[in-house]
Amino acid sequence: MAELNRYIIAVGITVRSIRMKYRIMTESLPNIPWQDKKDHSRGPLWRYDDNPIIKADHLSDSNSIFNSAVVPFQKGFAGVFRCDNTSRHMRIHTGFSIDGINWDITPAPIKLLQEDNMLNSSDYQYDPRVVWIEDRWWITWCNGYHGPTIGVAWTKDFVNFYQYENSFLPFNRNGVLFPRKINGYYAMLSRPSDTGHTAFGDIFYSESPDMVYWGRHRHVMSPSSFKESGWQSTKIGAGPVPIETSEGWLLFYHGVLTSCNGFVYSFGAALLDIDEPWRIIARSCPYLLAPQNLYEVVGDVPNVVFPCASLADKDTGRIAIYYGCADTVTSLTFGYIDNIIDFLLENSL
Ligand code: BMA
Repeated sequence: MAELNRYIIAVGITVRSIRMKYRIMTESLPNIPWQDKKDHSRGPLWRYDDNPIIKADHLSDSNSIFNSAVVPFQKGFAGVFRCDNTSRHMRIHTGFSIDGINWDITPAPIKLLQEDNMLNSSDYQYDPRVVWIEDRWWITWCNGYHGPTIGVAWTKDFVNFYQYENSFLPFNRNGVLFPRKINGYYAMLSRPSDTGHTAFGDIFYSESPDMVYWGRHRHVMSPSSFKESGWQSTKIGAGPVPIETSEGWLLFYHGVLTSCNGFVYSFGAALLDIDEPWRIIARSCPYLLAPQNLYEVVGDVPNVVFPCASLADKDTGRIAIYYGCADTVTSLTFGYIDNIIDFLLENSL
């Protein structure tokens, strides 16, 4: 019997290593939202058939719900959603889902609890990211404090949220935490910017011993030249929380092209060194996803796909990415780790 068990285990390992070339260093997520690839889709990602999964009028007073974050929570999923209301206030709301596709979004915005009244002037909150580190969920978002900067808070239950100091001076956006400490420090990517619709932007890496004081800033990536890769030639910004893989940190990031009709937001991916994530191993020259479907090209801001969250299943290599579309609705796209990393390595800048 023991012999038979050893044989079954050996066969299982072989089958799995044949099926998956690269490993995802996260938990198993057997209930990851998923739809198989249809033959007609091209590239390593394909869209969910019933996109958008969250419509603009999902709440009775929502103008748009987009650029939002989702994580596994209890038996299903929880999220922090960017909801702009019909007064055009930009706020973050919690949401809960059994399947990651059908969402129950809380009508009232998150009330951030603060120890220090100095933090009270939060004029707006947008583009949240959520990550589990050690014993709690951390939320980062673009926080209006004399201009956009990076807000930080934590929760253990998606009910009470405790706000920390902003991690940087204004102006900054796209603050994205890594899912574990690196070399003993919390680690964050961010994108210094300006007060407006910033026409520039590089991604930087920063470290913190305590989630309050951030330093040892390192440059990670600049926009490419137009000649090299047009879709990312104006500015770039980190998207979902990086996924730890056997090949390095897999980072999905958005890139912007300045067209004669304004900005076009697409997204691609990069592999960053595991111990020194400011070092680039590979970076996609072609985009992975660009605004092409109606709900991506028509909306409050046309021609925007903007990823803020991904889910990954280490057993099957499945990845699901949540992205905002045209600053109006939220959608899902899917891919396998092997195809994404192969595409990246074969088409690197
Ligand atoms: C960026 C952010 C995003 C938005 C994008 C396109 O600067 O404000 O929230 O999706 O512009 O408008």
